[in-house]
Amino acid sequence: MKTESNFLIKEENVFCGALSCRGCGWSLLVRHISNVMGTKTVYVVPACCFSIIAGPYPMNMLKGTVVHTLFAAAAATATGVRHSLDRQGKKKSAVVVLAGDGGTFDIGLQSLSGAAARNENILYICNNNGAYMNTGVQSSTATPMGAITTTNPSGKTSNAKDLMGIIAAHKIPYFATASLAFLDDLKKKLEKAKSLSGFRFLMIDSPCPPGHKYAPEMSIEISRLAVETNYFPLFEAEDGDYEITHFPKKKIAVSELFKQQGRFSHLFKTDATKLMNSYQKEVDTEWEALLEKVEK
Ligand SMILES: Cc1ncc(C[n+]2csc(CCOP(=O)(O)OP(=O)(O)O)c2C)c(N)n1
Ligand SMILES: [Mg+2]
Repeated sequence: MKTESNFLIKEENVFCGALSCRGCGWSLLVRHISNVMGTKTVYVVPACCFSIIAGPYPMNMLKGTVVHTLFAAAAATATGVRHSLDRQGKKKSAVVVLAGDGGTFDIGLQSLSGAAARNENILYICNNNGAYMNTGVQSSTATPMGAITTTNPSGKTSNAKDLMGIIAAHKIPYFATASLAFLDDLKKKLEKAKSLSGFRFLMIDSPCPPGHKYAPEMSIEISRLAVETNYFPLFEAEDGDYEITHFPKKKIAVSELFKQQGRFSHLFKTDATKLMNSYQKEVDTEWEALLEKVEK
């Protein structure tokens, strides 16, 4: 099958019948991850939507091994699996964590930090949909300021945590951001991550129609807009050398992205100009900071 982005899939490593919502980023993501990583991969999954989507053994949707683990323990479990495989001489089997933002930014941060600091030979992928979606859209520290969740019914009043900054501070061999709207870029980053050893980290901006409140068919368009507005820039850093992997061709206001999602609709009930200007300033400042990292 050939998609518009020349993302050629020779063989599917997922079975049909995933238990996800329509337009879910998780399902799209694991399809592409598994096609790059191959069937010898061990996936370590803490509590998140994917624990449900993957299905219980033996009705697993992924070709490969899936280890379900505790919310707080994904990177620690993956470390154990890696060392066990190494002792069995199975060095070619990759170990990949598939975790949500709650399991990464919040409850699993200690085991993530420990594994990154030890430079464990694992690939950690965070499917960032910006809230605890599986349990009904509670705020996480990845939830953007202003977004409505069930724990912030009037909109979140604090900023999302800069997890990529925390990851960078661990000086790991490779980390990158990726989007489901840019599949060639995603595939290149997965392949690069697969080819390297040591701790590797990928942050995926993940669409969630029920959590972000929009129609399922808008998932890819909204993901693309997040990149094109510089709200979610695509970059990678190998051995600390930053590179931006997509430069938007024209400037699109971040308010265009916010208008698409019901979780921000309350912001537009009155004149949102001042508020959107402050969001825009924040996005522009972050982009400038990223450009500086590339130029260093
Ligand atoms: C220690 C613990 N607390 C709470 C839960 C309940 N729980 C299961 S999944 C989940 C939400 C996970 O959110 P996130 O990591 O962002 O993944 P998503 O569901 O959004 O994919 C929660 C709170 C749990 N399983 N274990
Ligand atoms: Mg989440």
